[in-house]
Amino acid sequence: MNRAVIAATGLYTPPHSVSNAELVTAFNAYVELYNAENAGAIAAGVTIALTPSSEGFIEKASGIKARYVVDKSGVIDPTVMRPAIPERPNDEISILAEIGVAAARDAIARWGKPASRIDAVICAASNMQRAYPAMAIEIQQALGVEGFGFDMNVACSSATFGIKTAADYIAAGDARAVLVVNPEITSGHLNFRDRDSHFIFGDVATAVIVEAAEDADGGWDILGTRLKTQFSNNIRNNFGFLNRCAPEGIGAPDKLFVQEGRKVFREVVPMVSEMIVSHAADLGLDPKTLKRLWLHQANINMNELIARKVLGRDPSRDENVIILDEFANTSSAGSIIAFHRANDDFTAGEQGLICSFGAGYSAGTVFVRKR
Ligand code: CO8
Repeated sequence: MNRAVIAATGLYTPPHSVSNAELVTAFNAYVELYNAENAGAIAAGVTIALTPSSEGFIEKASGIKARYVVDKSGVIDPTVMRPAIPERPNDEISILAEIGVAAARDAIARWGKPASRIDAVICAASNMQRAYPAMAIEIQQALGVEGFGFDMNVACSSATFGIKTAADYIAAGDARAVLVVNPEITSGHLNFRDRDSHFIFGDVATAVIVEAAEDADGGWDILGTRLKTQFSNNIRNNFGFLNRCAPEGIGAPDKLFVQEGRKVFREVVPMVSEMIVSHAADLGLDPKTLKRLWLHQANINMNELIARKVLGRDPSRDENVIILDEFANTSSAGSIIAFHRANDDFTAGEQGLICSFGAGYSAGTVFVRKR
């Protein structure tokens, strides 16, 4: 069996950062407009007045201070409240593929080998731009990669599911190097008019090159990968190709991201911490000896709780990397941004964990050791 390594990672950061203050100003202006327009219905008890959002709440409840978006103008315009992303002609690269390619090029440059050495492209993300052709195939073409590509969606866990799939192809001898790309335009499926969730997500793209150990110079040995899913309605997005077929019309406002945040918090923390501890035990690893955790970035309190359960102590910021203050929840890309940003100080033999969790529920663990 060929062993796989993480040979390089890459990051694309969109140009526009939106602070909590800017987001809350836009939201509260929208609330004022809505309440003024619906004053009669509110007074008659037909409609409920909307409540303003608060910067203080957002930072305290989530740890998020800002997020990047591919378009800022629409997101902070109270009369629009969504990014303005114009359609592109079919002979132009689509925006999701474009940001995926930017992250991939960063990873390939760090790898130091030509893109032609890649045998497969997996585009693993929460939402694809279209049903087909696959984003992965468009990215493959833009990079000049031969072989094959396909899309996969496991929501926030897409990156670790992609890494495991890539490692399995290498183990089976189907590929020598696989590119996993995670382009996330979360602003496209976030309801900026929903007080409970308007602050949660940000846009970004990450890329990971997984390579056969015998070909790799340096990088990270993949010690083990594990995946888990368990059905839950607590994080849901009912947008889909059958929406237009519903005789009752578009129906409930659930064709964007919706969640029961408290329930997610309560149920996912034990599921993920138990998974990490049992996977470590099966690998003969003491989780307390891990130098660093690169966890999915949804909520700072959630990450601190998981890290405490896994490490058996209060984690330092150095042990438990937090990037969600700058990026917010970037779905599948979060744990990869954390890994990409904070791994330079590892010496050979030191170990860490990349772990994602999210809708499905889904979770993935990838234990790595610096070569
Ligand atoms: N401003 C001010 N107050 C607010 C706001 C706001 N914006 N929102 C809610 N409040 C109020 C509520 O009204 C409530 O008031 P009261 O106590 O009077 O009723 C109070 O604050 C507390 O509300 P909550 O219980 O909702 O707040 P929490 O403390 O639970 O924090 C969080 C909310 C931050 C959402 C938290 O629950 C959380 O982070 N949970 C985990 C979420 C999570 O990890 N979700 C995973 C999603 S990731 C995923 O897999 C999706 C992938 C698809 C990507 C989609 C991209 C769009």
